[in-house]
Amino acid sequence: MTAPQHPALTLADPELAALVGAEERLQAETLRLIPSENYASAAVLEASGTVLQNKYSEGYPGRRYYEGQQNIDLIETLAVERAKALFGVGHANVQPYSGSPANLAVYLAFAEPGDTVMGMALPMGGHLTHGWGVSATGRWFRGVQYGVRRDTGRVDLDEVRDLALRERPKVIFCGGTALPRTVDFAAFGEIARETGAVLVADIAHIAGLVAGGAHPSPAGHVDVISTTTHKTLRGPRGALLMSGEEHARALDKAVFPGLQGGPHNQTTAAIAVALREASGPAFRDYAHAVVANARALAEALLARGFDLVSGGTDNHLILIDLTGRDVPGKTAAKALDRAGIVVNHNTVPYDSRKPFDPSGIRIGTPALTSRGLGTEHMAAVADWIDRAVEAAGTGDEKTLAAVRAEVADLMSLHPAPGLPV
Ligand code: DSN
Repeated sequence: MTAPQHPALTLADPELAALVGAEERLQAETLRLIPSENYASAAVLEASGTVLQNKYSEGYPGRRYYEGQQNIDLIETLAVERAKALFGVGHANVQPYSGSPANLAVYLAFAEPGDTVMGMALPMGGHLTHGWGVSATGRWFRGVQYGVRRDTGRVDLDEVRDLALRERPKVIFCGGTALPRTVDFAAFGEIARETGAVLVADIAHIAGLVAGGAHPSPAGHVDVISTTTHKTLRGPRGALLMSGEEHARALDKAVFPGLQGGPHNQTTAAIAVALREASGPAFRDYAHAVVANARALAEALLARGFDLVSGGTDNHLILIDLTGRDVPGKTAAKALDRAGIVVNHNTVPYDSRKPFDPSGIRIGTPALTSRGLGTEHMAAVADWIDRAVEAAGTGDEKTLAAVRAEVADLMSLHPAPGLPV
């Protein structure tokens, strides 16, 4: 069956249209728990599918290398001003294509090849671009990595300070992709000032929580804020770099012409829409509900005997260590997928297994909260996860099918933003 929502696409390319329709149904019927995924609104999706994508705009508003920018300049300026107002910063660049290019631009602005840079190790919850060895950032720079404590699962800021004093990195990244706890931007700020490093807060995962007042803001504590726009912020696939005026020129030069060509204007427009959505009271409620749901889900999982890294969560994300359940993370993730619950396998700190088949799974509440699920639903979610993980270990496909049907029932009562009803 093709999707009647996409008439032109259905006519021009029915095979592709059918695949889009299948993906729409998958996203509608499943419980999406990947903490970096969400549902963008219909308005965001519309903006990112406009004729703005037909236009080249290398440069910045008022300083372009192509003519015909009458509308594009206004759109980019709108996005910039909305980002500055929402995050309380003096400068915003809305052009990075996504999070990794945004972080690369930061290195280009503040470091030279071979310099020492510091970030959280990937298996501890950091990101590839925070200086991890297989990434260009770990090959072109000397990456020094901090982690979390084995006993608490939390970052030890005394250890970070000692490491920074010893290694004197040019750039320090804080934030990550599998951190269930609040990032202490003020403490990182003190360390960076003491050691003379440029401090970057990578808030890709928590940008929506920061915007909605459900996580402390890094503004005023760090030199640069880097974020994607599509996770908790619920925008299109894009990114922002933000700073005070003093770093504006260095960052802008690094993004263009340093690293990128023409910005994706349709994405810029969709970012502007998402930033407007995120500045309203409904989004504040959403951000707080994401955290309340994650806490309730963590409690319900702990009550079922699950081992959570750091013992719980302060934000949108929960990292489950399945070592005690005797089910590898990948086996569990695949079984959950068959049960209609979409997660990703993930390393846990000090993992004894390999990254491609680690001991953990990573889950989060941004997408389910966008569908209007509340704390009252989290016991059922924990119960489904419990039954599916148990079934993964025993090969009980009947239970997985039963959970899938229960999940689909609840999802049918909670339509997702942006999807056809
Ligand atoms: N891929 C993102 C995530 O899932 O966290 C980080 O880049």
